[in-house]
Amino acid sequence: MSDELYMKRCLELAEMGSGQVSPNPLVGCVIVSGGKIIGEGYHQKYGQAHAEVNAIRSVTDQFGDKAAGLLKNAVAYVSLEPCSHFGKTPPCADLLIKHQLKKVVIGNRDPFPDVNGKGIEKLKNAGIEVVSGIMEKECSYLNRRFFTRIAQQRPYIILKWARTANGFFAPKNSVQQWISGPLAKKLVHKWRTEEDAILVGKQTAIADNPALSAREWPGKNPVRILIDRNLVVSADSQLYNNDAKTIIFNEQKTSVEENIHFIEMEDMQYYLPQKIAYQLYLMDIQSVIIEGGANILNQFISAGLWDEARVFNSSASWDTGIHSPQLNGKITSISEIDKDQLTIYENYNNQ
Ligand code: AOF
Ligand code: ZN
Repeated sequence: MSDELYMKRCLELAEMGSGQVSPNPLVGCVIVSGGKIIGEGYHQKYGQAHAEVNAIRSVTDQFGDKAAGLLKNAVAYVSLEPCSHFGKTPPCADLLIKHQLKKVVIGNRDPFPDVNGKGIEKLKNAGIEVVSGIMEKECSYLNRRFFTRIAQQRPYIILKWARTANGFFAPKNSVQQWISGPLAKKLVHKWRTEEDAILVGKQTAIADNPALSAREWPGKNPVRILIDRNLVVSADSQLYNNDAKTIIFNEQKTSVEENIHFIEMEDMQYYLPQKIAYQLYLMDIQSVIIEGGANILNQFISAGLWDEARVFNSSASWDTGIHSPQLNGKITSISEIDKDQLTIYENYNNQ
């Protein structure tokens, strides 16, 4: 098999950690000996073993006494540079050196400041052959949330809304009868489990009273974020229930009341998207899905602060009085969901 095929397997494994490892990257690893995969592993959960540790363990579990001999002279494929630092776990580079692997094939270099080339250096200094940059583009795309956070000091930002056939923004109340069929609803809930946070403005919170949870899909609820400068959203709103951690950016107070975290921010009328993005970065929030309203979406679009947009297009025309936000991103996919069309735009430029 070629390097690309083994790396493809690393990507498949890495993806299995989706929604579980943030703010760490998704990483997969396979160990190859005599042209065969003898072990596999991936980073399964934040704070737990790295991909290489799990892959090596799968070899020792499977081959017992023979494992040491097999590992010596084996090739490790790993989608991200093995780490060189003591974080929550010891350095993976040391582990590969200890087991005397012959060669390590890497997808991306790890931009995390504690690593950033030092893992590769360690391996080379120990006499291990290192090849990097295999399927670099695909590996970088898989970890677009991680790379965006480190390179741009902000979360990966996904926008989501629905628009009518005649170009109007469709708020949830009108959408429910026209757009959100059962599949679309499930899909939106799945998306929520995949991101660290979900954000709405006060107009959406008042008009729709959303719970912003992922009830219709197994997985975790994202942190809920509400932008409410003057705290006008009623404390009886669903967003104020304690079902998930909720952050309310406002100009009035900073305090914590059970799961509700009020965070005061000055002059929210200026540079709001930039300020919010930086605050979320400081909170280790690696990705956010912004679900409206049109005003908030337009502000992030004008600031150029978005990486992906998922837009439901209704086949029905009606005038909601609010124009749909306009995008200049490349369309990467169009699919049918229920009776409507889902268009995905991308603006990710980290590669
Ligand atoms: C690897 N293999 O599977 C992952 C790596 O706090 P820790 O110990 O979990 O370390 C987190 C950092 O380690 C993270 O920011 C990234 O640079 C790297 N992640 N490295 O060798 C893995 N998940
Ligand atoms: Zn590691």
